[in-house]
Amino acid sequence: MTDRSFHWLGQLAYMAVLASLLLGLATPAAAGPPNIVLIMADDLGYGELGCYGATRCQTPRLDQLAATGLRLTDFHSNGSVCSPTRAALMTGRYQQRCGIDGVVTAKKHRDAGMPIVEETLAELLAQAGYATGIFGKWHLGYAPSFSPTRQGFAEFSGFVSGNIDLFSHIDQEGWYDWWQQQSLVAEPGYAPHLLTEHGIDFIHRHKDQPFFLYLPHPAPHYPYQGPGDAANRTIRQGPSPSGLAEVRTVPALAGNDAARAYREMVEDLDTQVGRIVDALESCGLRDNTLLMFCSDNGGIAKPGIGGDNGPLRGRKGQLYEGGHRVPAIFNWPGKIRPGVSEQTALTFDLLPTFAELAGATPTAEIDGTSLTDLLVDNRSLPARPLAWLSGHSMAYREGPWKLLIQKRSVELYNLEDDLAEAHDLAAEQPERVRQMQAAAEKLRAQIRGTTPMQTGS
Ligand SMILES: [Ca+2]
Repeated sequence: MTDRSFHWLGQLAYMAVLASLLLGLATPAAAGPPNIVLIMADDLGYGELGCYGATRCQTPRLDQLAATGLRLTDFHSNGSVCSPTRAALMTGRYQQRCGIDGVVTAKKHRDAGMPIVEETLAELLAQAGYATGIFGKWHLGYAPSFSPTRQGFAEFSGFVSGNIDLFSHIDQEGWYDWWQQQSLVAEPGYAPHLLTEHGIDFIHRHKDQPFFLYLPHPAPHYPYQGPGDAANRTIRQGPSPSGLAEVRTVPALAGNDAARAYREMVEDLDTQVGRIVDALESCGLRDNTLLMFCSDNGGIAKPGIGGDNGPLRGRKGQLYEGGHRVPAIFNWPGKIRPGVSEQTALTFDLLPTFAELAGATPTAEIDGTSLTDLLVDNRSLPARPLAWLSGHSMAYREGPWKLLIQKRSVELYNLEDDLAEAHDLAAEQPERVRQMQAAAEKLRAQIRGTTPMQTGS
């Protein structure tokens, strides 16, 4: 090596060090853990968004998030109804482990909820230094003793039942259901808009620290009420807060009016998502925020109303794909490359994913798997058996193969060839059925009955 080439290499090394130092200095804000915004729709089906092939509703903001983020085509809610999915989201575990196998109903479960001892996603992120807020539907217990503010959320505005009148904020049993922290409050307005405004306020107040903003929207679950409609429920029992003003009530919408309201609810949801994106942008937080959008279960598939599940069989409440395969979009500019993934993921994967990004470590044994390698490096997830339990029924997945065990039948589908679950292969492949059923029952026995749902207040 000549003196001259040695000198040249030395210069290059010096410049490389200088460049890396300058780059490091140029990106101080991006060095911290990301903000996490999770927006979950209620009963939004697989076929409701433009980016999933829908044409009935216009969803430009969500379509834009999908076009600039990662859209999953094989993402599933853990439950085929509301409360079970929300329990799996909060715990990172199969919801049956904490006793939430079905809906925590406004009629029969007013003194029950997800056990307070559960280690939740919000608790983990709070411990990692995140500001935590939930603005929307909780549905994991009615009494203040089951409030999200007792499960790691520092801030809560919204409702605890499965659905409310979007104008009068009353649940389907006639109880007033609009809270701030652990108190009933009067806050007039169209619920989806109020929740967005709370979310935007939260973003502004916490823009200088990492935050977890959870926005579980009431749309497009019934009652079907667009932004320009009116209330149809009045208080029939329970307490009401001081300062509650009378609201205009009309009969519940039906037929074409309900279909029109349903469409407006989906399109308004899209608008509300856009307002949150705009707030992040105006605060300069977009590049250091992971935004995730999904649904808590499949659509209702109600002819003439809505709840379209696209090419899928079945609907909310069932273990055919239409009950639990849902839209899912991850968006994080500069970190997640735009694309579409066919990897299989579930709601309970969000806890380990968000915890890893926040630098938090769950102490409880969880069932979910972190999706960070998939999101950031587009790497495949490890092969794993997956289960959906509901009462006596069970769906069990091994790769493309799905076994559906119900009270009087066992069905086998290959979802890669037959997404619509139109061709039951159980009679043709008895050996595969036998092997999968044995594995499924073994997994079901492991999941069942770890902790019962907590009762009392
Ligand atoms: Ca739901």
